[in-house]
Amino acid sequence: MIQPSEHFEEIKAPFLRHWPGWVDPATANSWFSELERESPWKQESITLFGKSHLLPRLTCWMADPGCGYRYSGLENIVEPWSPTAQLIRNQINQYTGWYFNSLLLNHYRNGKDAMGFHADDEPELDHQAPIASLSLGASRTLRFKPKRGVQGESMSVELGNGDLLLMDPPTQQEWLHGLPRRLRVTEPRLNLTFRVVSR
Ligand SMILES: O=C(O)CCC(=O)C(=O)O
Repeated sequence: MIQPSEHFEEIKAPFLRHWPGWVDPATANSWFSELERESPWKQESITLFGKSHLLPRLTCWMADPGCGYRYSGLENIVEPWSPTAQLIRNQINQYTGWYFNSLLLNHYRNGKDAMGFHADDEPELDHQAPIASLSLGASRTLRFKPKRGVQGESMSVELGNGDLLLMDPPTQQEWLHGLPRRLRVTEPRLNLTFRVVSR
């Protein structure tokens, strides 16, 4: 068992708990290399106005049997847990007291890779559960803005190597989040979002 950092910062809107350096850099670097090697990465595409566009990142879904779901209109191919993803899941489950049964891995190859504003509010997700996000590799900024009709100020969280972020309910119901491009970043980053799919 790693010795995760107990120090976290609480942000009341949009309901975040952030543990900078939740795992030490050596552990974070080793998890990065293992996950990069073990995960069957795919570059998905979406169709807009009849034209297909590659998403600016690589992705991989891992989940317990029966816990796949549609995400951004894409039917995901669910992979079994890789040894490192399973090990990290066990640590995060033990630390948070939740049983996360599904994981989206995002691989941002450099600062040109990004993710647009969205909310992880699909009906298949357990909306009482947080989403646990672990960042490995290059630091990037996660931006939040309130959904239409919700009071609140846009804000950003800088996510560094080994940081854990818990997005507590009702973050996904009230806020959008996205990861903008940062062109001066040349190093890759992995982000793991652990979710609870209702069965
Ligand atoms: O890469 C990140 O930090 C954000 C990932 C994300 O928004 C998601 O998986 O829904």
